[in-house]
Amino acid sequence: MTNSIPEIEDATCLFIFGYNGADSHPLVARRILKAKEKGAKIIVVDPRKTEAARIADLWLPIKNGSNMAAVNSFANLILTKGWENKEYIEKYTEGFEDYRKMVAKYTPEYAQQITGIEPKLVEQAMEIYAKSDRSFILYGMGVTQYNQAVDVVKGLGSLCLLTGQIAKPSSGIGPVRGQNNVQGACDMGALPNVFPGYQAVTDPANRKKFAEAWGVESLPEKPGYTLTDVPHCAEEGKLKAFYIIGEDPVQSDPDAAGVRKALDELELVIVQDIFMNKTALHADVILPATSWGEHGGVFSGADRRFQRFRKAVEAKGDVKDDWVIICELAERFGYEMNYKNTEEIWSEMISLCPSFAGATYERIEQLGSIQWPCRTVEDTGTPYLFKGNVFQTPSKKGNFFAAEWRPPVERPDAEYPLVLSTVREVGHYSARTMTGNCWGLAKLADEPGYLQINPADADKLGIIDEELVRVTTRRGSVITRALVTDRVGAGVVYMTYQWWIGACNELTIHVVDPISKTPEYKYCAVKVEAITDQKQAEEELIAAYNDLKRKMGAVVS
Ligand SMILES: Nc1nc2c(c(=O)[nH]1)N[C@H]1C(S)=C(S)[C@@H](COP(=O)(O)OP(=O)(O)OC[C@H]3O[C@@H](n4cnc5c(=O)[nH]c(N)nc54)[C@H](O)[C@@H]3O)O[C@H]1N2
Ligand SMILES: Nc1nc2c(c(=O)[nH]1)N[C@H]1C(S)=C(S)[C@@H](COP(=O)(O)OP(=O)(O)OC[C@H]3O[C@@H](n4cnc5c(=O)[nH]c(N)nc54)[C@H](O)[C@@H]3O)O[C@H]1N2
Ligand SMILES: [Mo]
Repeated sequence: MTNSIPEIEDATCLFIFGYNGADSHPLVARRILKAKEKGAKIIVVDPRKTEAARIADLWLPIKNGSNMAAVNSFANLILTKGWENKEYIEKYTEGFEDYRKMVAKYTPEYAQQITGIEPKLVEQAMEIYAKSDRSFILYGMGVTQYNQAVDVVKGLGSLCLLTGQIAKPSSGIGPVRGQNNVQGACDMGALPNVFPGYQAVTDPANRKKFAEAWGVESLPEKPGYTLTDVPHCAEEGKLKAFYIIGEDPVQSDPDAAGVRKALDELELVIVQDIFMNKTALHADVILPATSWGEHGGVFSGADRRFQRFRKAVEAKGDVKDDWVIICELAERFGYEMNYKNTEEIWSEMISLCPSFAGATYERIEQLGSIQWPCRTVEDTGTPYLFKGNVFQTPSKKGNFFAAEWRPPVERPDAEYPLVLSTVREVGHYSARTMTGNCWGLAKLADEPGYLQINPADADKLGIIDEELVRVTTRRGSVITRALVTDRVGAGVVYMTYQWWIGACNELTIHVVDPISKTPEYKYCAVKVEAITDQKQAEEELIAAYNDLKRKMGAVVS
């Protein structure tokens, strides 16, 4: 994020694009409400009438999978109206002429055929966004879970440059990232192409620095594979072993059947987790780890914020902290990795990462939290990026970007006439090992989850609210329960990906963005059918759930 989460409250315009904070981050959603109370205008671009859309000044109900066309049309409208910030463009950016040419075709009228958004709404939204004192874009998985994702992120960033809505407090662009520490995973180099601190593995100077610190002769110069590369790499024999720490790909990766096949093709699968999960059912070795509350460390928040967290209770049973397991494995491989505690690991890490160098344990403790970049021990961190409009490009100028819209890959047809999109719900979390194992939360919502469907589609298919339905794609078929609601438009149905029996990733397609390699979880063709014998279906559901729980070693109730 260019800015901080608390800064949301002081924005004068919040432009919320493909992000549903009310379900995904209730604490961020509270700040959106605070901003509204203080007079901010709220604009929401989402195909569903989310809670943010309900309270918004403007809701732009976009057709699923048309983001790039919409973003181009926003730029087109701003330029036609002359609402761009000419001085900003002149002084601080480059690539404007090519950008102008690229978006020229995307008049709001032309784009409407793709996006379904009325030109009048585009005009009203962009007038607010461009002219407001402090406009802040918040985006989420409605952007990134498409085959055209990175392009749209850059397109949204370009709207900031076009209007000068960046590089100041409460104004910029924020991917409101998923987990408490997904930002931390990236910061620490748990990505295939960088060392900690976003230092490219392809740069010989970086390799030399890390090799020296770690006392090894050399480090690989080629970026590794991404998580979504694993299935085809396994099939092609490029991978033999898979060591999975804190991830449940059978539940959370697209096309679960393909993932299971890949796991079974591998010679060795190691799962290191705090609970049994579906992936662990395919493991040769399970390494049980301690959970939050049982260990301490540092989390990075979505807004680049390092925060310490602490051990609250002694772990029970035969479990170890993740870092201890890694050290012990390294020793058995013949490499001395004998850190005494997490502070030692952290101190080594920041000594190798210029943008984290001043964020010692002691200073994080003193200040409560520190947002990187934090380069020296005098530096108190960076709440918002690009102060003085200096960007991280060779020319120090912001680069404009636009691209032609690329449609989603699997379109509806006669056999699979609807679109399936997959999202989140407030009560359960991702692979659901954590919330599903919590008695209270399971009481509030349990298998098989819901299919959100518009009343018109439900009528046509003879589907009744709360009844079980069958959902089928070219990859699989599951049963779930109908939630008939006009918050979703006709032609598109939604499932949440938390459910083990109503598992939407049995249905999703393995298509990825070429750069980020993130799957197109938000779009595939699907068929939905009513089930006549509800009693039989309910019994099947209970039997399948009990069977799975038994396999995962849980108490069956
Ligand atoms: N309770 C709960 N909270 C969670 C999680 C959880 O599982 N449960 N998961 C966490 C994780 S890992 C993440 S990454 C975050 C994600 O949080 P969000 O980014 O909010 O994720 P989603 O709900 O998947 O998608 C956001 C919105 O994108 C919209 N959308 C779908 N298609 C399009 C489109 O074509 N264009 C536009 N503009 N919008 C579209 C959907 O309707 C949805 O409202 O949530 C985190 N928080
Ligand atoms: N269809 C569909 N699929 C999706 C998405 C979607 O929108 N639609 N969203 C995607 C997104 S954005 C994300 S981030 C992924 C998330 O998917 P995953 O990362 O697979 O799911 P999580 O539930 O976040 O956690 C994974 C595992 O980490 C374990 N764990 C928790 N704490 C610890 C710990 O301290 N140590 C260890 N070793 N393990 C721990 C949990 O028990 C769990 O088994 O799902 C993706 N999958
Ligand atoms: Mo995520």
